[in-house]
Amino acid sequence: MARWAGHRQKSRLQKLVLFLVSGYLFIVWNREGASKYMLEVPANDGFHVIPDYSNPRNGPGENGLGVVLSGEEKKIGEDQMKTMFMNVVASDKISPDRSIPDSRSRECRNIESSYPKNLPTASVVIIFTDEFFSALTRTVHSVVNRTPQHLLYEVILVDDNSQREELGSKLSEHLKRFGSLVRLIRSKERLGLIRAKILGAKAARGEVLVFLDSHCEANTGWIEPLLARIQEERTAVVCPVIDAISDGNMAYLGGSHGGIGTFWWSLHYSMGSLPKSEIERRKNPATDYIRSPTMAGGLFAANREYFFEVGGYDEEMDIWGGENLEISFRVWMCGGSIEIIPCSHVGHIYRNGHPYDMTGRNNNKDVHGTNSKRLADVWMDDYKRLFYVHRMGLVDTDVGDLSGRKALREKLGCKSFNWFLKNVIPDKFIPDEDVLAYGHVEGQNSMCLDTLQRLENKGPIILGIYNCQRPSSSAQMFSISKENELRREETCVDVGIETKDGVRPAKVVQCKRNDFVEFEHEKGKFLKHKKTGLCLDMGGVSAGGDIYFQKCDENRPSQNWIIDKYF
Ligand code: LR7
Ligand code: MN
Repeated sequence: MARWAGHRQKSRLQKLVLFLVSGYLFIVWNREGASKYMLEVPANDGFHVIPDYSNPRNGPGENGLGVVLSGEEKKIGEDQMKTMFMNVVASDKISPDRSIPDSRSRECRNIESSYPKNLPTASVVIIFTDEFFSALTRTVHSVVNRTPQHLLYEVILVDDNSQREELGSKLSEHLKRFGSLVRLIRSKERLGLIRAKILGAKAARGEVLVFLDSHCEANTGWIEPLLARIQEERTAVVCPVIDAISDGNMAYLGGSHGGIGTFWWSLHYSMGSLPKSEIERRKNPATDYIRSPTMAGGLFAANREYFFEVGGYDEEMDIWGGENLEISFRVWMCGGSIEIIPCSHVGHIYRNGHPYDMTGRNNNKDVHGTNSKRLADVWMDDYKRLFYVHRMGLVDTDVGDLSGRKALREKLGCKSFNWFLKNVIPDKFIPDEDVLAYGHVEGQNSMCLDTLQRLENKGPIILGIYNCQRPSSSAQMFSISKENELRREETCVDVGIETKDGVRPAKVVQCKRNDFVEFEHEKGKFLKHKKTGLCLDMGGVSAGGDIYFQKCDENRPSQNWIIDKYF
């Protein structure tokens, strides 16, 4: 007994040594590659005071209002939009603690006190590279200010080798106000966002990982519904509703829920509407979680252990892009789910460009492409063919060793991509399955129907013809669906309004559900728009020219079309 007591009674020197040793061990244990990274341990316990938002606040940008600039500042701000992709002058005027409107629905506010009292704790991981100081600090403040203390285990900032000066000692100094609650890890080499997130996640000790971009503002009550859903379903990977923050004047604009995340076959993220099955399943449309095929990528929460069990991220992915669809497909295929939680809102500054260098390892200027190829080759089975239609140039590109990720898929016993398509995103159009025909639509003289690189998903475009590009060129691939549409991934061919020359162009518009624009077609013969009875005719049009519909005439070879494959 006495001996024990004696043991416990340590001298000051002993205490100091123990403190230093345990501190050193803590740092080493907490991160791998201690030499590559530097952990800044806050020097004090912090002095940040959470503002009382029930008092009126009147500074610029308060209540989520936009900042009004004038004179020289206005000009500088506008110029910054072109070079920095956001109005930094406006952002800098706003308090890091600014107030924003509660963008939740009334139904969500009504249930805010009904979440379990014993929710798991969260580590919020925010990675950044050359982020603007005011946007970054506002993100951190919003998290600290709007997360109940007992739920916020820590905030982990990962500086992905930023070069901008204000992110150096000025940032370290600023963060001292949070004491040990906010930890800053600085990477001495550029990791790219995928490896930076992994680094942050590995340092985290809370039960739940929450990732945010470095230009966000967490809204009132944002974290409870995320944590509650993960507590209820350990394998749910959950996303808040993302509200828009204006890149121009920093106004906090409300968001809407009601959508899902989807994808393009080119492996870009996109948004879609709820499938019928979800509308039927959800009893409380304002508050129930939404099962979403994919996530945007930046803002989500997952049980920390589950996040690693299900494969974290593919650490061979570089800089930016692809990891969001990879984690989405993987989580679903390996037994988890991706969900949107309508009662959790976080703002995000959408920008038209990236204020940092996007070049990857080995001078790679197409990191999204190479990352996407990794994901296609590991997770999409035969369906990767539809990615390669868009990215023929990548077919033979070496994107590194995939065996680790393939072994992961094997080990977890994940389902097929076909299962994912059928069960998670049944509305996704598969251009070469369950269709009547697919491929190039070839007319005379090796000319093919072509979008002429016009952006069909930004509004209606007119089709043209161009020399057929084989084996495939995404601009020339069309399907005839079972509903007899002449269509592409999301868009359908229709007959446009008559021009002054009395001809009607081939217009491409968003396909309408249950209101199909039908065609009749016979192999090697006409492509006839049923409603008008007109036929697609390339007569008199040369490569790169617009194409028109004409009165059907069997004797005109310019009305004869053949599609690569008939089913
Ligand atoms: O090399 C890098 N290192 C980094 O630390 C590149 C980026 N980053 C940081 C960057 O500072 C930022 O905090 O990574 C974060 C994301 O980069 P952004 O904000 O430039 O990207 P984004 O908002 O255009 O990107 C969306 O898609 C990305 C694909 O890789 C990531 O998944 C982002 O997290 C994701 N953002 C969102 O989902 C927020 C909602 C936007 C939408 C839709
Ligand atoms: Mn972002």
